[in-house]
Amino acid sequence: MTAPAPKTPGWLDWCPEPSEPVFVLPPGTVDTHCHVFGPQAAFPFAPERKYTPCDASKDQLLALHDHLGVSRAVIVQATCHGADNRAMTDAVLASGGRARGIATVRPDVTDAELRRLDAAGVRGVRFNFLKRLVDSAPREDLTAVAERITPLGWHIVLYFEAADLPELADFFAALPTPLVVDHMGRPDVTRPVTGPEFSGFLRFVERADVWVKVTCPERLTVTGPAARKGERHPYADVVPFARRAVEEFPDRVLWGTDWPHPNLTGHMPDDGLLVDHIPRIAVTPELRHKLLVANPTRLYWPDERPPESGSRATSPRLD
Ligand code: 0GY
Repeated sequence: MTAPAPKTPGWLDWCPEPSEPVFVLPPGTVDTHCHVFGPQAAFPFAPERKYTPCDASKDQLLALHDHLGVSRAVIVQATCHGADNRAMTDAVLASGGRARGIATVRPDVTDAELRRLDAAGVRGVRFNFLKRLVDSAPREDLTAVAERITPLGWHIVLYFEAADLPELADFFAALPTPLVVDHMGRPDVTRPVTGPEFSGFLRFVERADVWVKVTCPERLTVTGPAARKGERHPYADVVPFARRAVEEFPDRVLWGTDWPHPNLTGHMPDDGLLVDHIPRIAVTPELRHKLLVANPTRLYWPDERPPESGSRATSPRLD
């Protein structure tokens, strides 16, 4: 048996004992952005990967979701597995309908493989534009993939840096499926929330059939996890960005943990505190129900009616 590949130097492992969140997630809450890594012994990482993480198995993901009160999940193919979707589909299949998947496929993927992924619970593909994570794919290849998946009713998840949006926006807007943007398009949160960069991103959201994941305060923050003087909460610098997206597009925002938080260098978040971040960015029970339950249910389980809003109207406010 080959020895497991060593982790990338400086790799931070996920938090083994997250705190109990104070905010109670409403029934039907969907974590729309999480990953599984390996386990390496069963699902080796891809040779072309740019990082080697710790293992983060489907059982560990399920245990986290049970601890946090998350009902369902969307497991996004991580770049360390390349276009080998076996670890992700194994987790989705094992969930018994509690999870959906987002795959990475190449343009030469067969119809049989696409049908197999669809039957497993995959509902989209991810196009990644971060050079530190992937070698860039030619646009013709991405267009070809987009055309292949359209008949399945899938969507495209986009991961890009805010600075790259002006150059990519026309290409994105011409894609034939709904679009889901990871981590609010990764704004530079040292810039004004009403400034041209984030306003330009929201104009892009308005122009096309775009959903926004208001995820990753721990990744976008510059001030870090320590609460600012006089405040109780971490990630204060990211709050205005997420809050603006939630309030301007209440029917198109999605929440997720990003567990197991690949490639963080400064700190590893306590996932319980990430749940406690939610009432700060979605400040009414109605906004929270849309963000956590109604929107992701509409996108990933469209044949279902989401549970009614209101059961969590008494959840404690944390701000
Ligand atoms: C994320 C963020 C990152 C990594 C990946 O697929 C991945 O490897 O998405 C990152 O390093 O910013 O969404 O998990």
